[in-house]
Formats: sequence, structure tokens, C-alpha cells
Amino acid sequence: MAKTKTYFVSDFHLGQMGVHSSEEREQRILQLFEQIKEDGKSLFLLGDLFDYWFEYKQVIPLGFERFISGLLALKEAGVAVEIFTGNHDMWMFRYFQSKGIPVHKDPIQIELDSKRFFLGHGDGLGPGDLSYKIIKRFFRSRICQFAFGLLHPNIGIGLMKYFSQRSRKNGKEREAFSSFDKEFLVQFCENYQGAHPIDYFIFGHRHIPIRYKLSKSNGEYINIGDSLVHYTYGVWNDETFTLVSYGDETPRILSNY
Ligand SMILES: [Mn+2]
Repeated sequence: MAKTKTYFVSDFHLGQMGVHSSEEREQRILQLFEQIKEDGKSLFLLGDLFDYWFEYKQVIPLGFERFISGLLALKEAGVAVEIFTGNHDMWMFRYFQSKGIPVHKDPIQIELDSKRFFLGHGDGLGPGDLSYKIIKRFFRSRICQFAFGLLHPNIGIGLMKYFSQRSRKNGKEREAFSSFDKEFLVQFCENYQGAHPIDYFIFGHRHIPIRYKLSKSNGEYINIGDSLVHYTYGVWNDETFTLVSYGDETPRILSNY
């Protein structure tokens, strides 16, 4: 089979108990990886793969072995894999890079078939949420990361689990959907003014599959949903973007067209 597809998947939150256990989700994701091996050219992982993550120079968290080896197998099979950090796993340093997998801490733009894509996790974008933006800045500071690295892993990774639960309780990422104009990522995309017009803004983080045609430009905002509740992902193939569902039930995609 020709390898032509570009996949976008995010928000596995491995390590968190969901409708399905973390191990069950891992199994489903590994099945998806098998499919990507067959027809995937590249895979963009748009953040929050892990519900908590902190890597030391010599230590990575336990419990994600199968997922990580699946990811490396995909890479070895010739699929170009790139990772974005999310708000739950922003503390990735050299580990994945050392395996040949680029790690992006900020959104990037790419071109596929002459279309311009803006890719990111989606946290901290758009108006408001000032307290999160301040915390994010602190967590990303060298001094904070250095200090954290001095903690014994039992304490450090334990603390990460705690932060992760807290962020879930207080964060905007799981708020119920009320209307498109109240969505911070819709607001971000509508007001985005970069050097190049964007055809597709692709984000995760919101845990809701969304397709939204922007009103101020010809672009579209797509949220690829998650692999925690909805089991959805995005595929770019034959110059078409498709949101695909791979769970037990087909979720409703929120759309304005
Ligand atoms: Mn997130």
C-alpha cells in the first residue's frame, strides 16, 4: 500500500483512568499505529500523550513501555513521527529527540500539498486564562526545571501526578461546549494574523472533535478530539482532511457547516 497519509492524533492521557483503563487505551493506540505503519507517511502527535511526564537525565516514568516501543517501531518502519508537548507533558527534554523524534514545545506551520497548516496542542492560546499562562511560563523556566530535576523521582513524578489532576479540575480544557464564539481556540484562529494565511488550524487539548469554517478567512479550525473519551484523529490524504472515529461509538463532530 502506498504510504501517503499524514496522521494527527492527540490527548491519550496515558496514566489516567478514563472510560477505559490506560492499558486498554494503549492497546487501541497500538492498533492504530499498526494501521499507520501500513499507509502513513507521517504522524503528528499533538500533545498530552501522557497524563503526567517528567524525564530525568537517567530516568523516565514507568508504565508507558508498550506505547513508547510502539512509537519507536513506527519510526523504524519509516513513518516520520513528531511530538508536540501538551500542558500535561510539557516536561519532555532529550529523550524522544535522542530517538530521532522531534519534540515541539510551541506551534509550528507546515505545508502539505500546497496547503498551509498551523499545528499545536492548543493550550495557552487565545484570550483569557491568565493564571494558566503564568503557570506555564513558570513551569517552562530553566530554574524550575532544574530544581525539579533535583527531586527524587518518587517525589518528582508523584508531584507531576498531583499537578496533572489539579490542572484537570481547574483547567479550561474540559469545560462543556456552549457555543463556537465562546471557544478560545475559535477566537484564536479567527483573530490570527500571521505572515501567511492558514488553510488549516489543527489542535487537540479541547477533547471535543470540531470542524469550524472561519468567518474572517478561508481557513478552517479543526480539533481532532482525543483518545480518552471520543477516540478520534485527523488524516490528510488526497488533499482532503478527514476526522476519523476509531472507538466503540461514533461521536458527534461539532461543526458550523
Ligand atoms: Mn491538554
